[in-house]
Amino acid sequence: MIERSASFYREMNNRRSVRHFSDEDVDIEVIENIIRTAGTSPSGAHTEPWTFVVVRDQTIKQDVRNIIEEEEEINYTKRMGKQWTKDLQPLKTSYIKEYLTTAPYLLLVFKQIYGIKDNGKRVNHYYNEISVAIATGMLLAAIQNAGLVTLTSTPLNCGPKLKALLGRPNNEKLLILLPVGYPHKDARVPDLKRKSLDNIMVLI
Ligand code: IYR
Repeated sequence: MIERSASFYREMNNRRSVRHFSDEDVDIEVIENIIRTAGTSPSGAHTEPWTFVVVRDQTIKQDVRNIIEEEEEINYTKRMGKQWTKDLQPLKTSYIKEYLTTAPYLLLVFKQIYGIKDNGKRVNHYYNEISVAIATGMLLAAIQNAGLVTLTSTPLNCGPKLKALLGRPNNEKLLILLPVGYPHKDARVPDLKRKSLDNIMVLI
């Protein structure tokens, strides 16, 4: 048990957010298994309040990129403010999002703020945001386990336009967008350090 837990930690500790993707394709079966894994997450009253939209169509990926870059340009120059853009400088991010058209898949994670029964009646989706956030964590672990990379992105102010583009219903809201694929052969990541166990764990 100790060896298994240590080996899973080592695998997960290798995970990094990657912003440079190869355009090499990935078998859809791998993506399906990753999403099946996310679907094993716990949820409030077992309501499973998530929808994972998988985009592999190049034209739609370009549409997603256009929507996001248009908004992100305004975010970076007007909405985010000096401190926020300064805090992001070590990550070398910008409003240009090439990965949105290079990665073979975009996974858009929607939370269902309520459910709809067959008879049209609404179902309460308790704790839907935290449930979908947990499912996204499992999705990240499954992507890492498969040997693929991703980037946890939350495109500010793009939700309504992306939801319309993808034809999602009124009860869904975009939570997170993940490009998924192999890293570009020249991909680089910032030299980040993680907090030590002493800094994140309190034993009482
Ligand atoms: N959403 C923007 C900005 C951004 C915000 C945070 I907080 C990050 O950790 C990284 C980026 C973008 O994707 O560029």
